[in-house]
Amino acid sequence: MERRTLLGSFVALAAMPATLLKAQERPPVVPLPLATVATQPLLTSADLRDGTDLSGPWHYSIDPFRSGLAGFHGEMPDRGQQRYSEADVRREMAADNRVLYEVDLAHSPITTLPSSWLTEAPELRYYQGLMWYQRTFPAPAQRSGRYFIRLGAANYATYVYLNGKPIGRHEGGFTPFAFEVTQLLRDGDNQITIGVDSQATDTTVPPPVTDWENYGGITRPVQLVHTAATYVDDAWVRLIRGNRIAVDAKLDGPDAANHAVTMLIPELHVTLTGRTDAQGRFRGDIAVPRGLRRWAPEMPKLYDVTLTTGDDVWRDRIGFRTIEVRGSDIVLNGRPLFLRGISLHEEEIGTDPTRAMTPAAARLLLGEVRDGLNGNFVRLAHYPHSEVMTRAADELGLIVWSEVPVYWRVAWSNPETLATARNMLAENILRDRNRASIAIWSVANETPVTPARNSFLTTLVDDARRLDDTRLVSAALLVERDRNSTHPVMTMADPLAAKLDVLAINTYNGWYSPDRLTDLPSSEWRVPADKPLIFSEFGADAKAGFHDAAHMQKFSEEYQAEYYRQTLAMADRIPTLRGMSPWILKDFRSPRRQNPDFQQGWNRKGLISETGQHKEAFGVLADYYARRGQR
Ligand code: GCB
Repeated sequence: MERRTLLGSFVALAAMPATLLKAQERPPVVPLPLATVATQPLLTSADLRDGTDLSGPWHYSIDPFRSGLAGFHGEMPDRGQQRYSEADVRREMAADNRVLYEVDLAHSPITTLPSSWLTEAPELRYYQGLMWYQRTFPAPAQRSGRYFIRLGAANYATYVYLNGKPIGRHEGGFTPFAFEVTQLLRDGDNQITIGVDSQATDTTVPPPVTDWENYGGITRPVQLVHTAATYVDDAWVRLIRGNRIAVDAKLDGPDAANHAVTMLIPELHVTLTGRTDAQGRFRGDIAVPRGLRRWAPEMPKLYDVTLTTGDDVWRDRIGFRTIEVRGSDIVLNGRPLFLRGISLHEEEIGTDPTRAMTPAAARLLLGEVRDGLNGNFVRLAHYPHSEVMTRAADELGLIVWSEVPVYWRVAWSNPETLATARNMLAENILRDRNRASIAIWSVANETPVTPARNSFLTTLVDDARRLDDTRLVSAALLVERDRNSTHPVMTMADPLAAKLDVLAINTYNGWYSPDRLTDLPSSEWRVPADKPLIFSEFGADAKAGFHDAAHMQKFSEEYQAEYYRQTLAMADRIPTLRGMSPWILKDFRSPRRQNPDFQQGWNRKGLISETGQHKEAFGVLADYYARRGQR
């Protein structure tokens, strides 16, 4: 099937020389094609398609020297090291004493996917490297149409094999990818083997140094997706200027060109029909019907939408709303609003999170934001979160900031790193363009201003706008501090600001700086006056249950609560401030946080502990948002 025509705007990626798209520093000897938005099926909204969920028990086996990818002279691994071979190891070795296997996935221990291996066994807690997974599954007895193996996410570099044959690889730990397997499936049992390498390098995105747990593994579902022979590979349905609902779709398959397509929104009595062009693309729009209820936090209305073409039916549940910037206002459905938010990592509540975000886990976290904090906004930091989370945000009415892990210090001058980041951003946007909750695409977090970085991020900003002209673009920036002033004077001097719709600043005065908390409200913020500003982060650690009312030592609940009071008083004095997502809802795992009294491997800036216990500052922010919500 022709897969390269998918995105007019992304032909540039497809056209890049293969060397620029290479997945990692140690390319596999077995030639595995790299899946990118230009080469792979997109299967937009695949989580709602027919298929078989391959979650559940899988065998696993570590491979710290990557022997399953290459021999010790860099040659093709021999049969005894090929994790994906279909050998019956025990039988072959028992039958012939010249046979040697040093792996046997089919008899290796069993884990439950999706999950990270970090929580599987104590000896795996700090394992970063290659892990192999394997299981068998029965192919549907009566097969028709097309089949795809789709992974919601695997962290970080992934190698996929079916029935002993290589099918493809992918780079990036937080976005979905898929391979067609129609011709490879066979009757009865099929064997799938997946290698996942979590090792970050100086050229990966994110780089090795971050402030969160690098959860290696297959952390989102693996699905065998079924479609008709010609199917809707990508569709984007949204409200556009002029009060119209627009749809862009792309068919794939033998009948993709010049084919009839019908979009239905039954509840609104909308029927839109048309035909695809020679490339299998369909574009149409229709006046907004009377009676459309716009998606908003107070009423997160979603509509069932279908696109039918031949035997294929694409479905989604979609909300309709507009988001724009007017001067320094953020405007939702024509009305300015204040974003009452909080930041979140993709980590479920509990003592031993494994980054398996079930719908229940997502609702528990988002419920704390909406009902606990009186919030309307969530920053899904620092990478694209599970589609389970963005769907839950759609349903619960939370406005979302979505971002890619271009964090701190990536290899700005490396073209492969840029290609990786561009592909990640594209995979993220193409997965989630139908989510009404998402209002802001963020391209980076706390990155140092240099010419190479400015050019890297400008490319990402331009990509985001080309892929989606209905949302706002931002990045979490740093500010410069005037060292000579007696009170905090903060100036935004980042040239990227000019490229963004929303300015966003992370600030930790009073936590990482020696400022007295009482000095915070008098801080001066010198920021461009013509754009909305949000505080994308501020925060202080507190260990739940540690109290020190008298001295307010750092890590006490009292210090964190007072830090919030003073920082919120500071925020109230910034004329263009239009929202905030303090750092962070829940304490989260971070290997860089090793204070034995307070942290024990956790970043303690949560307003709730890892088990969900509310700290005093939770109430401070909840009260503030309750007051803000009435204005
Ligand atoms: C930041 C980072 C965030 C950290 C946080 C902290 O500025 O963006 O990833 O976790 O500070 O706790 O220091």
